[in-house]
Amino acid sequence: MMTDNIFLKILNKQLPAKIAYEDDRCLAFHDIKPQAPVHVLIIPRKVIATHDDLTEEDRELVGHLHLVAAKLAKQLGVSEGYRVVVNCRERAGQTVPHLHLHLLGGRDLAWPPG
Ligand code: DGP
Repeated sequence: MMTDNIFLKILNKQLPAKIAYEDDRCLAFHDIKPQAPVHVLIIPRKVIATHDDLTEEDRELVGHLHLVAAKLAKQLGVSEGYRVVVNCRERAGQTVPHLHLHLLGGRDLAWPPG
């Protein structure tokens, strides 16, 4: 799986992004093609290509990413209803091979998703 991708460039500040939050373990930035009024991507600094590549060693990191998502939902005013999505591999719509949580909110979200 390719390791050089657009999210690595954003992590390394080689490409600009509208940053919503960052710390030593992750970076959150607004999606370039938002699918909802709030659409933020939360990515680990650690290179992990897909959800399926997570290992036991990532247990704490995954929890951290979700806590950041909940914190951002509050900060961005969507905690009354939001969705956290991970697309795993191409068949599920993953286009960038660096693990990312989508935080979507600010509108009614239908179920089931497409
Ligand atoms: P996915 O389809 O799950 O792999 O999500 C990738 C998302 O990344 C998609 O919603 C669009 C977004 N995206 C792609 N390129 C860029 C970029 O250069 N900047 C930002 N901010 N978002 C991007």
